[in-house]
Amino acid sequence: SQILSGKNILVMGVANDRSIAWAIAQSLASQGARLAFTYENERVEERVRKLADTIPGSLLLPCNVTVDEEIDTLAAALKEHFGVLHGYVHSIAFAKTEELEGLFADTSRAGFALAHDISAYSLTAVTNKIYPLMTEGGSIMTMTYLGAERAMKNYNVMGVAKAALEASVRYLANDLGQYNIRVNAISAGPIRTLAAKGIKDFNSILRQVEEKAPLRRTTETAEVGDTAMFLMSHFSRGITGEVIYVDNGYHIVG
Ligand code: 0WD
Repeated sequence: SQILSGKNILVMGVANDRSIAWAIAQSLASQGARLAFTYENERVEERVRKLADTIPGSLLLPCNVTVDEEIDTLAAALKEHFGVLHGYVHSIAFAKTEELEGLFADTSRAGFALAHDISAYSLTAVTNKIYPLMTEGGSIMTMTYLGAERAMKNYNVMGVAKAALEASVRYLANDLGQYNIRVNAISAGPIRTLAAKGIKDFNSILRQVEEKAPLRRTTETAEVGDTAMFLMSHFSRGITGEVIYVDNGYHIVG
């Protein structure tokens, strides 16, 4: 039997087939979950639709997380199609490339605000509109990185946004625990995706992980997907407000 059968789960952040959210979707679908995907705008709609179409029974809805009305519309569509929602996967981040090199001290006000709006506040903005649909309890998860805790080269404003995201996980977990809704984060090791393209010297970061991580290899998206499956399932029912590392152990030595 499948551990997520009968569960309706929202997955935000599929950009292409290398996206972490896409590997998460594969793991969730393999365990019988019914999925709703979102796309940011028309520019990426067809690419996401092609992927979503490979998972029978899945929904595809628009939502740019910087626009409140689009989040309202998304919540209404989920209520109409699913009725009850059981899970939410948030796998979204953005910063301008010029803020992802050089000094953090050079971060502009606009760049700081944009990175925090899309990468941190969006979790709270969406959660606020969808938790009322989690009438049977639920599991919410987001994606974070070690740069939230350490000052890492070039990660800059994104590290500060991830720190805000991780703190948001704890506050949301405390708020929503009374409804049996859990909120957690996965801190993944570096993975070559579209988002990673924005980060300077990404190759040398990957090399360092291969040398130093206890498991001597870099993180694969499927490893993150399977941990997400656990977080969406009954098996993680005692875990909330937590950051789980899926990094082949790098953070204990790096
Ligand atoms: O090494 C890595 N790749 C790691 C990524 C290590 C640890 C954590 N993460 C995090 C990222 O910070 C992000 O939160 O995982 C999450 C997913 O990132 P990803 O899978 O590496 O990157 P990608 O495939 O680019 O997905 C991020 C997507 C966007 O893609 P693009 O490249 O088109 O910006 O976030 C979505 C979009 O699909 N996104 C938005 N969605 C709705 N509204 C918005 C928005 N305004 N902005 C970005």
